[in-house]
Amino acid sequence: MKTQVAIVGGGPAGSLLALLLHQQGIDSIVVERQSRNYVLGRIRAGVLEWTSVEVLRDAGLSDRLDIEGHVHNSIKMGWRGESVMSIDVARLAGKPMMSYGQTMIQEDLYAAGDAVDANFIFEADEVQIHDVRTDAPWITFKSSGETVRIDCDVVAGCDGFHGVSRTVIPDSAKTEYEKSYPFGWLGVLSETPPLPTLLYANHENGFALCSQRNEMLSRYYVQCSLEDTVEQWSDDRFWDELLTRVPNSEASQIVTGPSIEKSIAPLRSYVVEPLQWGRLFLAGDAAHIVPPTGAKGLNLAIADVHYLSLALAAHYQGDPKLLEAYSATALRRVWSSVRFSWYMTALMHRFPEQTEFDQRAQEEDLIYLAGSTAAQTSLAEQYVGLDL
Ligand code: FAS
Ligand code: PHB
Repeated sequence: MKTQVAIVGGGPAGSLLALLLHQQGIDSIVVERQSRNYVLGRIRAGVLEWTSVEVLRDAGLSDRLDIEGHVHNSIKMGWRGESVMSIDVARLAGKPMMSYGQTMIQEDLYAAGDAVDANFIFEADEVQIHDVRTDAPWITFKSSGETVRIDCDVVAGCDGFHGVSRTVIPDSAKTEYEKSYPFGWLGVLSETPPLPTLLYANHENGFALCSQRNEMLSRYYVQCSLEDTVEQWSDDRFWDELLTRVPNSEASQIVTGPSIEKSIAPLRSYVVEPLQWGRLFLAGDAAHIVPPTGAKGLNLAIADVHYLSLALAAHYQGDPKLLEAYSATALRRVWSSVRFSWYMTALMHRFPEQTEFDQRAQEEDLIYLAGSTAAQTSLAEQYVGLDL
């Protein structure tokens, strides 16, 4: 097979890139390891920065989002199970954000791909990437036992943190920055009405987060041990812990109910530099990972792909400059979001070796935030995201 851009990975980054390239008249093939339904079955991100909404709108991919997405002008932050502040991010940072689940985005992207007959190949095994240091790279994969080769001009590595594309860059040519956190997030979906506002809670028992997918689908998280299993967290234990960690005034509004999905995710900060190696360009989780505390992972993937699609369009129009600068351009926003996600994680979580002094210092940080417009503005402009 032959195409202009071979895209490895059919998650949000890979499928959005294919659609943005199509709109620029650039041909691509997406090669995804899992089945289409497996990808659609993942429960992940829930909050879109306004720049992400605008990228999807500009690409004509926001029909359902504009109906079912929930615009938020503020977030709440609580501490000690009793105090809570509301931060008016829209007023302080000049733009809101939106609750709209990644699962729905993925459905919208695949539907848009179907509408333009995009070439998405699922259940592609053993993807290998070749000759990226030449102007004629190619990839191979196995499908129904057959080995398939795709010749291309460029390979986009959109295959997530555990993908193959990042391994193509030799260790001698890349720098990896990594921080693992000594806890995880237990996430629960319940068919109950959510709190109207996203709520991040610091508590001596650990962090908690109240979010939503729609007016009858709530998404909640509690910090848990990395040794925990979902089997150790009955619904009763989860709700008891969530209602303990959340400020009383908010906890009294939470409607509990049976969980319909329960999973534990580890937290990690990771960035690889550079994001390009010859004709290979990394985007999304293949290039970086953030703890979800800052709601940045999916938004970074969208920003990377926005930059890469513009750079590839310029390249095919004869201007190589944007593509040569892709890594530096994308990394500017990546590092800003990586730092903010680390800051929010350090502020809101209970670390195993944490002392009472550390707990009190975190609470004092939140008390200062509650009383300072300057501090709230700083947090707000980072939470809603930098302009593209
Ligand atoms: P993805 O990992 O989504 O997609 C990569 C795709 O590549 C996958 O479909 C995979 O099957 C495929 N692939 C992998 N290896 C391959 C290979 N060798 N060949 C072919 N295909 C291959 N972000 C938030 O903002 N908020 C959250 O609450 C949040 N929660 C998360 C929970 C979990 C459990 C995880 C893992 C991530 C979470 N994230 C969250 C981050 C998440 O939303 C990512 O940022 C987002 O999925 C990034 O999209 P992609 O870069 O496309 O990577
Ligand atoms: C979610 O709705 O899944 C969500 C919201 C905000 C976060 C992380 C996850 O910071």
